[in-house]
Amino acid sequence: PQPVRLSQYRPPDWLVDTVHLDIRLHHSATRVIARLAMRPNPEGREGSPIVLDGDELVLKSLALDGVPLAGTSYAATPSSLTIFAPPQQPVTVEIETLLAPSANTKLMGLYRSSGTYCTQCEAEGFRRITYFPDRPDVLAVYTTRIEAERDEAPVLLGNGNKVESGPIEGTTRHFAIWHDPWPKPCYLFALVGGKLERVADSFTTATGKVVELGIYVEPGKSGRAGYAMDALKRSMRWDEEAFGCEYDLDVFNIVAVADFNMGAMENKGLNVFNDKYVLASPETATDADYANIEAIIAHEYFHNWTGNRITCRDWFQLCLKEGLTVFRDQEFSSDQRSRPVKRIADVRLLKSHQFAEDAGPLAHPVRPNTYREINNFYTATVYEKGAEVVRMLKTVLGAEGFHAGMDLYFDRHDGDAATVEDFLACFADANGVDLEQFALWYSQSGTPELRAETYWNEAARTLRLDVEQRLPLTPGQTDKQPMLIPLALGLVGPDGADLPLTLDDGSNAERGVLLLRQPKQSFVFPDLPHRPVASLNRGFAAPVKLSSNLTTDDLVFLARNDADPFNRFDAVQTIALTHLVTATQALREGEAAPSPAPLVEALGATLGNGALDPAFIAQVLALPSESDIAREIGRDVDPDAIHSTRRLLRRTLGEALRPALEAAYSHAAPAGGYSPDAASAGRRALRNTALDLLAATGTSADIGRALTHFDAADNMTDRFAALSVLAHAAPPDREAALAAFYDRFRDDPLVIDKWFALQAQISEPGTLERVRALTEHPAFAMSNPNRVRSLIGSFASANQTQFNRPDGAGYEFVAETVLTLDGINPQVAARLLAAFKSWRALEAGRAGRAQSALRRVAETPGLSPDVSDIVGRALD
Ligand code: B3K
Ligand code: ZN
Repeated sequence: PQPVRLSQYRPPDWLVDTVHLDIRLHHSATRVIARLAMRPNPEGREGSPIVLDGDELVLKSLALDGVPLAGTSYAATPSSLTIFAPPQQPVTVEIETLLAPSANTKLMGLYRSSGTYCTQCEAEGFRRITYFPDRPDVLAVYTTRIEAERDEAPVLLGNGNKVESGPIEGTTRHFAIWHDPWPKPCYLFALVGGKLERVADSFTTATGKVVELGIYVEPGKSGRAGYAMDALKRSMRWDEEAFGCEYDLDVFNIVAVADFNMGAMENKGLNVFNDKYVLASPETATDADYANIEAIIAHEYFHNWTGNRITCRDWFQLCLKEGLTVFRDQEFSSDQRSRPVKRIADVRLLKSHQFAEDAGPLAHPVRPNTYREINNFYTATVYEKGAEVVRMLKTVLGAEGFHAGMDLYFDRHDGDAATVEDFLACFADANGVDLEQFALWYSQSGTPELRAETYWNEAARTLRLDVEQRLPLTPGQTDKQPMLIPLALGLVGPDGADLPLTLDDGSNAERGVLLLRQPKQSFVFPDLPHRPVASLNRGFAAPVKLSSNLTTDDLVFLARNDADPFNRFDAVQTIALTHLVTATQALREGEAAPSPAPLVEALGATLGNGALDPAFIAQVLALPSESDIAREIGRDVDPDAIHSTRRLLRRTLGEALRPALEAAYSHAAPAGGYSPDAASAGRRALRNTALDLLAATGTSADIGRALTHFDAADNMTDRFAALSVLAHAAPPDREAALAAFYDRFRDDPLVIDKWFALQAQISEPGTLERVRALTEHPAFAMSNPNRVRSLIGSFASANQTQFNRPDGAGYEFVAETVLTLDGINPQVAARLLAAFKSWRALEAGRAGRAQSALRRVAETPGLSPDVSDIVGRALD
C-alpha cells in the first residue's frame, strides 16, 4: 500500500450524522444492515462521489434514499464502495453486508472469543463490519440493534444506553437496542453478545448522577473481577477531582475477553478488555498484575474525555489521546500508590521500550508524519514518550498553568476531532507563552543526549554548569533543531539539604527548572557556602540520555542524600550501569574487571536505611537489565558477555550484601493475609528481590530458601517469584518446580501464560528447543495473542542471549513464527517481528544472521501490510 502522509490530510467530502445498525449475529453468516444519514461536507470537495472503506466485506445489497442502486451507479470491492454522482444533498445510504465472525482470526472487526461475539474497531476495524468513511474525523450518533440466539448470547451489549430489548416472538432469538447520544468516530463502536456473568455496582458522580457499572466475565470468573471494579470506581472519582471530568452516560460496562490483540479498548460506554487486565485473585495474579489492572482500567476510563469526547482528527494525532491518557493514568497510579516508585517503574519501561525504539531503525516521532500501516504505530514512542511530553508541559508551565491549559482544551474542543496543534494552542493561550520550540518534541524523533558538566570555583564560591544538547540522527531526519528541554535540578549541600538555585543574574531557576533552548548553555550559581553536588534531571523530568562529569563519589553521595528519590535511585543505576558496561568490555578484552565496591556501598546504604519504603529499596536493588546494558554499549554488542557480566555481579552482590539481604528477607514479610495494596506489595517486592540476589550466589542454603518460599507461598506473587528464582538459578530443581506449578494451574490459561513466559526466558542453550516443544503444548495456541506473547514474545524480547544466539537459530525461529502467524493475525505477527528492532547494534556475526532472517521474511510473497511495513523499515 501507498504511504499515508500527514501533509496530505483533507477533510472528508461526506459526513455521517446518524448510523442505524441492525446486526443479526450468527457464527458464519452475520447480517449487518447499516443505514447512514449522510450529507456533503461544506468543507469537502464539491460534487464528490460517496467513497466508503471496506475490508474483506461481502456486499449483499445497497440502496440510496430507499431505492436499490443499479449496478452502474456504484462500484463495490471487498475494500471499498463508491457511489457515483450522488445528489449533493442529505441522503440515506442503506448497506447490507455479510460477515463470518468465526472465521475472523485477525481479531479486528466482529469476531468470536471463546464463543462470545465481540468487536475491535480501532484503528480501522469498523470497515470490516460495514462500508463506512472509516476515519476518526467523521463523527456520528449510533443506534445499534443486536439480535442473537437467546441461549448462545443471553447478554447483548452496545455503546451508550440500552433503550429496548426483548424476545423475537416465535423464534429462539432475542434482541437489544442501544443508543449512544454522543457523536463518535466509528473506531469507538462496539458490541458484545455472549454467555457472560455480570458483576454489578454503581457510581454517583460529582453532580449526583447515578451510573450503573457492569463488568462482564466468562461464567465462573466473577469472583476475580472485584479489584477491577474497585479500580474503576476510584478512577471515576479521581478524574472528577484531578481533571474535573465527569462521566456522561447512565451505564458504563466492561467486558473481559480471552482473545484480544492488545490490552484493552475504550469504546464509548463499553470498554472491551483482554481478560488478563480484568481478572485477578491472590492465588492467580501477582502484585504487578494488580497494578496493571488498576492502570489499564483507569487508562481506558480516562479515554472517555481524552479520546472520546475529544478525539483525533486523523491517526497521525494518535498521541493526542494516547500520550495524554497514559500521562493521566500514570498520575492516577502515582496518587493511589507511591509516586516515586511509580515514577521509577515508568522510567524503567520508558527506557527499555521507548529508548530502544528511538535508537534503532523503527524510530519515529511522537507524531509520525507518514505511515503505511497505522496499527504499527501504537508504540512506546506514541504512548510512553507521548506521556513524557505532556509531563514536560506540566514541568515547563507549572501545575497551575498546566491545568489552565487542560481546562481550556476541554472547553474549546469538547466534541471535536482535534490535532496536536489544537492541544498546544490551549496551553500557549492559557499561559500567554509561545510553545513553538516545545512542539519539536512531537516532530523530532530520537532521544536527545544531554551532557552536563559542573565546575566548582573554590576561590569565587561559584558553581558553573555547562550543558550541551545533541540530537542523534534518526530515520528520515538529518536536520535537527535544538529542543526546549526542561532541566529539573537541585544543588545538594554536604548535609544533604538543597542550596538555593539563584543564578548570577539574580534570577531563580523557577520551581527548580532551567529551560534549555540552545545547543550549548552555561549557568553560574554564585555565593554558595560549600561545593554542592548537582542532582540533574530530577524526577527524570525530561526523557533524555544524560551524561555528566559527576564522580562515582558524587553518585554515592547522591544515592545517600538526594532529596529527590528518583535521583537517589538513578545515582545507583548509573554506578551499576557504568560498572556493567566497563566489566563487559573488560571481559571481552580479557582484562581485569573493575571493582564493584562503590556499588556495594551505595546498595548497602540503601538496604540499611530503615526510613526508606521497601518498594523503593527493591527498585534500587534491581540492576539495569541486559538490554539496558546493551543500549548503553550501543554498538558491537555481545549479549553473552553482557549476560555473564551481569550474572557475576549479581553473585558478587549477593555475597557482599548477604547479612542485609537476609535481614530484609526475614523482616519484610507483610503481616496477615494477602492484600494487593502498594505497601504490602512493596514488602513482598523487597523480600523477593532479596531472595533472588541471595540465590544468585548459588549456595544450597539459598536455593533451599527459594524452595521453601515456593512451597509455603499463599499467593501468586511469592509463588511465581520463587519459581523464577528456581528456574534461573537452580537447574536441578527447575523441572520439578515447573511441573508442580503446571499441575496446580493447568486449567487457568492466564497463569499458564506466566509458566510459558518464564521458560522462554531461561538463559540457556536448551531454551530454543524447549520453546519449540512448548508450541506443541495443548495449552498453547497460535490463535490466542496472550499465548503467543507469553511464549514467543518473551523469548524474542526478554531473552537476550537465546534470541540472539550466535548461530542465528533464535532469529530463524522467530522469523518462522512471524510468517506462520502472519496468515492468522498480522497485527500480532508484526508486533513480534519488532523484537528485531535493535539488530543493527549487535556484533557483526549476529547482526548478519539477524539481517538474513529479516531478509527471508521480506522476500516471502503475500506478506500482510503489517509485517511488510515492519520488515521494510527494520532493513532500511
Ligand atoms: N486505544 C486502544 C488501542 C487500540 C490499538 C489498535 N491497534 C487501547 C488504548 O490505548 O487505550
Ligand atoms: Zn489508550
